[in-house]
Amino acid sequence: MSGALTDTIVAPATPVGRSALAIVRIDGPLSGAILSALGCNPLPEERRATFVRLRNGDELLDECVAIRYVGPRSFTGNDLVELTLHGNPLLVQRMVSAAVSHGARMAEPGEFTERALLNGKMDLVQAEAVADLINARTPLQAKLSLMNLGGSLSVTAAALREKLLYVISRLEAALDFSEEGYTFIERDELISQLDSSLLDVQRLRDTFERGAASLRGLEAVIVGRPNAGKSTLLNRLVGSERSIVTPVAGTTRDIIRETIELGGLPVTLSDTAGLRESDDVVESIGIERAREAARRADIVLQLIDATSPEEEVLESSACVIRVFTKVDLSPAPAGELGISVPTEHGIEDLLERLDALVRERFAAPEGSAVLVNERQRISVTDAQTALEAARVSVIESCGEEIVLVDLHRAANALAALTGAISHNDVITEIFTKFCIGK
Ligand SMILES: Nc1nc2c(ncn2[C@@H]2O[C@H](COP(=O)(O)OP(=O)(O)OP(=O)(O)O)[C@@H](O)[C@H]2O)c(=O)[nH]1
Ligand SMILES: [Mg+2]
Repeated sequence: MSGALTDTIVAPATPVGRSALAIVRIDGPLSGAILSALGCNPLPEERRATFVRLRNGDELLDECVAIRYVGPRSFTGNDLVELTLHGNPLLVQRMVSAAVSHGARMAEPGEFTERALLNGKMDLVQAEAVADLINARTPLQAKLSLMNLGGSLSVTAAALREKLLYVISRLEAALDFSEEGYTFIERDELISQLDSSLLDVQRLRDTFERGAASLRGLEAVIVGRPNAGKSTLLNRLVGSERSIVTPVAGTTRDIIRETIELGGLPVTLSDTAGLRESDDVVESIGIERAREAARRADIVLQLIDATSPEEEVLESSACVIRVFTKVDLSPAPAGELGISVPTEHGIEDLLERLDALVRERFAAPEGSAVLVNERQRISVTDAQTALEAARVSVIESCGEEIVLVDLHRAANALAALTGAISHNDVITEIFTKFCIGK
């Protein structure tokens, strides 16, 4: 990725396919000149949607609506043109080629957002939130990404950093005037300030598991003995005959995956081979895959046939929900959750249990700052480690210089979170995950 802001880039901003409309974006110093070269003369007023017939030489490209943004008042902060075309990939392709023939180059993935970042229109957390928002599959995921796009996490990180910088400035003053014997911050106050900052940082750090799980979605694996009713339950939960159901024990071998929404998150359900000792090579592989899926899952639905209750021992750190099946034929033991797919008995209960589990254990809280990816977690963990070191130095009565080194480290880690201090490779890594045109 170039990172240069001086050239002009072009890309479709909407997916390839037929639709009512499609958008082509041109960003950079030549964007206005390209619009003009395509026959839009005079150029439209800034930020005013204007109907234009664009041509490349004699060839009519399309009838479209052009909006011209003049930097810095644009998404990227540069001069930017957005063309709304008819939604046909051929028209889009011709428009992009025409822009290239007039001096633009094809944009790299995420390059428009990267420009917005480099021009200070947004910070790193917000840029990440743009990608997360585009990838959101449930309303809750979209809400979470919109919060971060709106600056919820950035503002929290900045406030934490401000608090540290205040302590740093007082310690530095103490250092500058140490000869005069002034005290700018008492030891007890310093410790209580550090404790308070540590608590804030830990709280933020603790949002990571839920934040990451919420964006990633969850894995729920259905396991149990052959014929326990696993495939029947999967089909009921996804609402279609996804898995083969027969009275033959050992019907399912491959893992069958289907995603549904539970507790506001996308949850991928896996139907697996029934667990038993088997001499059949194919079935054995299926059983090993089932055990492996259960080991990696967030949630395990362990199905037990109520007509012949046998339970397999499972190796999994997941949340396990035990469900007795076929309760139309034989009742579940007292206090256990029982279901019957033909009569619908217990299905609502099971869905409610799953919904509650996802909300209580995995879903990020709405309305507060949440860490959602590994990069963010590392920054906050670095800040936490540095603050802990600073606290130890104060307790051990080390000099201000020593304490200051760690406090600066903590403040820098918080700055890195929003990208106020960042390395090019971090930025490149983030934008390669974007789609072209964003
Ligand atoms: N009466 C009754 N029969 C059920 C119920 N659930 C499943 N069955 C029957 O039990 C048999 C096995 O069901 P499956 O869903 O294929 O069981 P499975 O656990 O996927 O079995 P494998 O793939 O062989 O491991 C089928 O004949 C189903 O119709 C239920 O709730 N009540
Ligand atoms: Mg099955």
